[in-house]
Amino acid sequence: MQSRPDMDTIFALSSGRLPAGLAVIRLSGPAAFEAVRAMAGDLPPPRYMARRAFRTPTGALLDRGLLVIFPGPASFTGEDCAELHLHGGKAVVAAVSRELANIPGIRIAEAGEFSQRAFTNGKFDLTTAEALADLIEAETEAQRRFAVENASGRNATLYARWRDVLIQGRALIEAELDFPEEDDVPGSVSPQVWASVEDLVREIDAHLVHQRSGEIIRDGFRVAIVGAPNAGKSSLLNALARRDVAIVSDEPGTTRDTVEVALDLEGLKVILTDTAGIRETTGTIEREGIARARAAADRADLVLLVKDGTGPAAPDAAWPAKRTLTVWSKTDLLDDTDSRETSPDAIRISTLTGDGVADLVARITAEAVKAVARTADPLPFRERHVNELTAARRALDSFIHSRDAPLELAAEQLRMASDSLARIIGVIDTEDLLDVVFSRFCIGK
Ligand SMILES: Nc1nc2c(ncn2[C@@H]2O[C@H](COP(=O)(O)OP(=O)(O)OP(=O)(O)O)[C@@H](O)[C@H]2O)c(=O)[nH]1
Ligand SMILES: [Mg+2]
Repeated sequence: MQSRPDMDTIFALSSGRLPAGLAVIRLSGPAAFEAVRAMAGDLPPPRYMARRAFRTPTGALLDRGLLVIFPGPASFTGEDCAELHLHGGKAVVAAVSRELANIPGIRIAEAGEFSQRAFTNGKFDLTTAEALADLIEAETEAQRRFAVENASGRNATLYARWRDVLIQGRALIEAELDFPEEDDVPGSVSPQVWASVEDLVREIDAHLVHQRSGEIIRDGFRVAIVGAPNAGKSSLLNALARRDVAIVSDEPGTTRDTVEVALDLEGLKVILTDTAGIRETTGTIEREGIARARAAADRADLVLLVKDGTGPAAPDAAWPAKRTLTVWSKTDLLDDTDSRETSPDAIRISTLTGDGVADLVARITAEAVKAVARTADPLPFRERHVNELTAARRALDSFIHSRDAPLELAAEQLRMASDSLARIIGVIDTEDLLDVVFSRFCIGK
């Protein structure tokens, strides 16, 4: 993607799946205006929409629609941009695309290429680009709110401020190294630098504490449904999903593999995973299924341990480190005096009558809401950010413990930490990163 980015003019369908009411084809690059002039005649004034007939070079009519131009640098990409608002038919878009691709110097855009150009031209930092991708993919209200906040660049502002602290610290240390005798480098600067780094480490730690919250909002709160074979796990998944997702039968060992369903609970994405019943077995396939069940529970934010209220007590599979709710199943088969009481950590349900299901949904929702930090502060929202922050944190730790080491070594730790922060916002080392970040975008973005 990084070849010839500045020379080419690119275009793509930027609106959704066809057929649709409208289709928007976007162009960006030095030949964008020439191309639309060839197709549509006179250009309208910048940022004003005008009705135009779009034609082939021989004058055949392709479609009538609207044209708007955005001269660079005041455009999304920073280059000359144009948008053709067409009728959203497949053949219309195919015909206009064919004509555009025939113009020399114009080609179809690759995934994320418009955003990559915007980034390259300094329109926004890398975290904002990532947040824009999240905004496009957002399915739930919490995802949308999170992405739109992140797209304001608030994380970049925070990381840039932290980076400034480190750059200043380094400058002071280097001044001391270069001019140890000078009067205007006050005594030893070390205590001052060390104090500011210690403050910064506390801030980074507070930020990293919430890393799982960011992941939960973006990727979903994970709930694993586990228990003995035949306990009623798949029936529970179907009841919660309100459709027949998993096969249910009275044969123990029906579910062999994990089955996932995503729900939207009060705006939060919640991913339920049905798993194979856990028991001693010699079957290789079943053993693999059980290993996957355990892995799903290990990954989960909440474990629903399903126990057959009518059956013999099954040995407990336990995830001591996990938030676990016990779900007594098939309570329609029990009499009212049954001793399997509900408690804050246990609930009785029947998927046959629907008893207790709404209550369970409410409890899952409450757990998901609780897991998401109620903070207005920015949260890290990509594994990439967390990894760089952790690396920065490590370097700062070494710095703090290097009071007795030569100042050059201490300054080097500060440099490593500030480089990590710089990589998050995309100020340095972007070569390898760009393809990773932007190739996940859709075409036309
Ligand atoms: N009466 C009654 N039967 C139920 C209920 N839930 C499940 N069952 C029955 O219990 C049997 C097992 O249900 P499944 O949902 O397949 O159980 P499972 O835990 O997924 O079983 P495996 O996948 O084999 O581990 C089926 O015959 C279901 O119809 C319930 O609430 N009431
Ligand atoms: Mg099952």
